[in-house]
This record gives sequence, structure tokens and C-alpha cells, in this order.
Amino acid sequence: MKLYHALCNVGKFRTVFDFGGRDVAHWFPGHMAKGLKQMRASLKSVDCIIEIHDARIPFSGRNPAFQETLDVRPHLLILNKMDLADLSNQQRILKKLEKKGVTNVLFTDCLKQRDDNIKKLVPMVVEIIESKPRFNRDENTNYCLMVIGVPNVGKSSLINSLRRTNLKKGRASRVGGEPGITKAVLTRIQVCQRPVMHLLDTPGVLPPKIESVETGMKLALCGTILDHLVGEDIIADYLLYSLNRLGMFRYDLLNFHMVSV
Ligand SMILES: Nc1nc2c(ncn2[C@@H]2O[C@H](COP(=O)(O)OP(=O)(O)OP(=O)(O)O)[C@@H](O)[C@H]2O)c(=O)[nH]1
Ligand SMILES: [Mg+2]
Repeated sequence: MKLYHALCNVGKFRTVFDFGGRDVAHWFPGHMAKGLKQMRASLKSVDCIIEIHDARIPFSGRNPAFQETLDVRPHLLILNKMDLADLSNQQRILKKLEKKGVTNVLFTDCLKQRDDNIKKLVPMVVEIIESKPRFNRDENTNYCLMVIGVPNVGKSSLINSLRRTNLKKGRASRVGGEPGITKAVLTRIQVCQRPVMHLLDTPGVLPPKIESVETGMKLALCGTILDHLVGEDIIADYLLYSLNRLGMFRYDLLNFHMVSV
């Protein structure tokens, strides 16, 4: 119904979105705390954290718990699904992230058969790790990385893409269109032979306290929260509101761009 009203009002676009006093608490299942605990327990053997986030929302919805609890290791931020994002102002995104202290950033498309940026990952990670002391693990020449991020951003796809690119090997981790495909911290999966590099896949973990309903809505639009928990109609209405606000009236192009958020 709301969507119908919004469509009838084209020309009088809303400047604010009415979230109707929604409470985001129930969008975030309790099992995610368990996932974070498992990650912390596996940290000892980890040389570098690879945090993946959706390139369409580079400034919203990253889990602050990752920074707080896992920040003891060097960090690389991957902005994945770049094929769905408007990256005409990539430099502005990088500058803004740098101001927030995020200096190691790589844009990727894990579905692409040959993504040049995926090829850059191993050398970039080696450089990041070697620029810091290796926590009593200097004698070990193998690298172990942990892949973290909110649900459905492509953590398992990245692992498969790295295996395809570096080892010419098939899938090792299950991928799916819905959040919550990976359920537990998995065993080590090899992704490179020279140097020997393993990754730990992890379940997606949403922030326990989301900063605002709007951020929650952006996360929902990117498929990180199951649609029915939020409500399909309000997600569609928020998408319409966002497209109108950005002056994008090709509603058939459901490839929304929210790079400034
Ligand atoms: N367009 C596009 N889709 C992608 C990309 N990477 C992954 N996907 C899709 O995103 C969905 C989620 O991918 P997964 O690899 O299962 O994501 P995940 O982060 O491991 O998800 P959870 O284990 O549920 O937390 C799948 O439908 C993938 O095919 C990408 O670069 N571009
Ligand atoms: Mg997964």
C-alpha cells in the first residue's frame, strides 16, 4: 500500500523517510554473538584480517565489533560487488575511508572469472603483514588470514575466487544468495601456493547495536538481513525513496547506487 502511495506521488518526492518507529533489535539474530566468539578464539593463528563489505555502502553498516575485538591484527578492507556499485568517484571513497583510518582498501568482483584486483590481494596482504611484527610467528613462512564481514557480502565467494585465480581449483566454501549460508568458523582453506596462504571463512556477523534504522535499511537493501525480518514492502519503499532522492528514475535498473552513504 505504501509503495502504491509513493508511486502515485512521483513529482512530490519525500525528503525524509518515515521509518514508522521501527525497532531494529529483532533483525539481528542472537547466534551472531556466538560467531564473534568463535572468531576471537581462532585469532591466535591469524596474521591478517580481511574484512569484506558491500561496495554499494562503503560508509554504512560495517560492524564496529570487528574493529574493537579483532583489531589486534593487520587489516585489509575489501569492497566487494563492485560490479553493482557506482564507482565513478572511487578516489573520494578512498579518501573518506583514509580519514577514518582505513588505509588498505581493495575493490573486487568475486563473480568475475578473471578479476585483476583479486590477483592483487596476495601481494597486498604479504606487504601489509611484512610491514608489522609477526607476533612470535616470524619462523613461520605460511600465512593465515581470517575473512570477516556482515552476512552475504561475498566472504565465501572471495575464498572461491582466490582459489580459482591462484590455484586453478574449484569451490571450497558454500555460497548462497541469502544471508547466513556460512554457519561456523570453518577449517583452514588454502588459497595460494607461493607463498602458502590459508584463509578461515566465518559466518556473517551484524553489529549487535545498529547505529540507526536507516543503516539497517541499507544493510537490508544489500541483502545482509533476511527480507521478511525487515518487511518486503518497507525495503521496496526505501529503495524507491533512495532512487528518487538520487534522481535515478530508471526503476527498471534495480542496480541501486548509494556510494555517498
Ligand atoms: N554481483 C556480485 N555478486 C556477488 C559478488 N560476490 C558474491 N556475490 C553473490 O553474493 C551472494 C553471497 O555470497 P557469499 O559468498 O555466500 O556471501 P557470504 O558473505 O559468505 O555470506 P554468509 O556466509 O551468508 O555470511 C551470492 O549470491 C554470491 O553469488 C560480487 O562480487 N558481485
Ligand atoms: Mg559464507
